[in-house]
Amino acid sequence: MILTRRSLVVGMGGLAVAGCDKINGSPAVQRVLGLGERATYSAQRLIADRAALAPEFAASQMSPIFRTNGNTMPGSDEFAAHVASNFADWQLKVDGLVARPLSVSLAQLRAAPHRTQITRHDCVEGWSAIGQWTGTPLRLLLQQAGLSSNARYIVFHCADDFDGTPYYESIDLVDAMHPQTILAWGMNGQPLAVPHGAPIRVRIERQLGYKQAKYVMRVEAVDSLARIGEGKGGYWEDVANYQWYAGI
Ligand SMILES: Nc1nc2c(c(=O)[nH]1)N[C@H]1C(S)=C(S)[C@@H](COP(=O)(O)O)O[C@H]1N2
Ligand SMILES: [Mo]
Repeated sequence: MILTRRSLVVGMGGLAVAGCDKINGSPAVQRVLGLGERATYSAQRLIADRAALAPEFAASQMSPIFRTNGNTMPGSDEFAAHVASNFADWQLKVDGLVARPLSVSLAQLRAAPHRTQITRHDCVEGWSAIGQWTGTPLRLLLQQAGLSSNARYIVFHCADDFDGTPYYESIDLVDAMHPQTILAWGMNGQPLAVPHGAPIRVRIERQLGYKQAKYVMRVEAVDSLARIGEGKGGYWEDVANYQWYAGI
């Protein structure tokens, strides 16, 4: 599958996103959210429109240093080979509940329509940084792949792990289709560096730092999170009970 600017543009606007209320109230979402989270999630819905944009900042407000956190280099030989060849043979997979699974090279992603945004990253460990991100809207890739009507969540499978447990994250379709949700290959005007998640990391600007998966190798559309990892929707959700919905 060749991902061209034209084919992405042609696909734009063709996909209707189910209303937030419908997703929020669906049994699948209610099951994923713990009892405590359920109240927070509903309250959030009352005060915030989830289609609203996260604040964007001026270049003058960018942090002089954007620190790294978590893994800064996946440990596999395969990843080391990708770094050595500058990700020339790397391919992002988009699969699962889609009509047309995609395999997309970094060059194809860079040639596709993209968006640049300066946003604030908030880590639950108590630090924030404002940085500039450039990448392909996830929405465009999902439209090109033809999301199935039974898809409910998008899972990001990463190249790194903690003691053999792979890092992964997931979001619902409201966040997946959000205009600021991008697969970023650029940061602060440079190609995304390995410590920050090269070749691509996701930016979901209305959510906390641990949702911003680095080293994304595969984007999978699923109808349930139950069979992924320990079933709570993400690495930190599984091992440390972090909330799956980390909207801020
Ligand atoms: N694959 C992967 N993604 C990840 C992590 C990680 O360890 N592995 N850490 C998360 C956390 S807790 C934060 S705060 C951010 C840190 O991103 P940065 O290293 O670019 O600052 O990445 C998130 N995404
Ligand atoms: Mo974090």
